[in-house]
Amino acid sequence: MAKPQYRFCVGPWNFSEGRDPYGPETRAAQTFDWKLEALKQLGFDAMMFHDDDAVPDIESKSAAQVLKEAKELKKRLDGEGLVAEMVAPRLWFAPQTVDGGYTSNNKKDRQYAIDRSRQTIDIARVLGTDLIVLWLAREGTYVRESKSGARSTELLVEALDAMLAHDKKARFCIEPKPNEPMDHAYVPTIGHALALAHLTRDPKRVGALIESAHAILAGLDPADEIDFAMTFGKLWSLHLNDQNGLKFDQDKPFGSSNLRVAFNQVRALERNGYGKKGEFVCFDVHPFRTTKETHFLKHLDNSRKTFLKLVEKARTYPTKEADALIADRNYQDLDQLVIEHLLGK
Ligand code: GLO
Ligand code: MG
Repeated sequence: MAKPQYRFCVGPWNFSEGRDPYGPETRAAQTFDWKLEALKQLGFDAMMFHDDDAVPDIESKSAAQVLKEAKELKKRLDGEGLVAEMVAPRLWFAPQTVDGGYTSNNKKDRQYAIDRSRQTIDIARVLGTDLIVLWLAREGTYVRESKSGARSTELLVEALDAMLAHDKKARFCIEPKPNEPMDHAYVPTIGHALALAHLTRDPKRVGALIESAHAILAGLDPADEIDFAMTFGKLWSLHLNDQNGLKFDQDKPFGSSNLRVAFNQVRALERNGYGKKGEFVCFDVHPFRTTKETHFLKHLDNSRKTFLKLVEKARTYPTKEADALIADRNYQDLDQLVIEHLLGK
């Protein structure tokens, strides 16, 4: 199998300012123009967008104005030689989404979520991407008795059906996450996402996005999630990052906490040919709160560096030796072989 060449992508939110629940920003906000320039300087190929990253203050603008601004953005991206990887409806900020988007107990608010998602699809079409990412941020509960899991599953399918009907070409990537901001989310893993896809009117157009940190938060190995999704031909986007155990979502640089887990993700991507159909490697990483403005781009550059070094490690993995150890059920030495390969000479 030909080795995939990777193309890289980040979102404007990955240039974050360091705010956390206990303290304010530690870096000044940068403009969209600055971020676009930074992306180019880094040699990244694409940008991912929330609907309101593409069109700021989207709620205060008419549908026609939104599309006009999306067209202007498309021109700018073309001029810079960049592409939009995806567009995602931001369904977790507005007052209408306090109780969730598609699974809110309020019918009007559910309609708001669907309307906003349809508009996102229109923006994506203008930006030249067929990919819509659905991070189901508030589709879950703080109080389990406040919603029915069965009804919520039906509502999610109804929402996906409405989106699938809105555009016959759009593809939808569900980005599972087990918790945060919710106590429990309704779509915590890739298995849930793909099962949900099968209940929709067009399962072929519903796939998944794996984020390393989210899989780790679900107590899973992200490499297994990648293998599972790719066995179904359903991994259409990827948020690589890292996470140190079961705590708040950390979005650390790729490989920062566990190099071996990162290595196995790269191996899984390589063995399944990720990228061969044009899929991008996106880093959903944030600078540490302590990061100075002068080091604003390090987390992105470093994540890509680590990724590419691990691609080298995956491609030079001593397969023959490993296979012999596997045949002999000598997993003890297989373990050491991996450690020594990662440590290098
Ligand atoms: C948060 C998610 C978030 C999404 C983004 C795209 O935990 O990872 O960053 O990836 O909003 O939908
Ligand atoms: Mg993400």
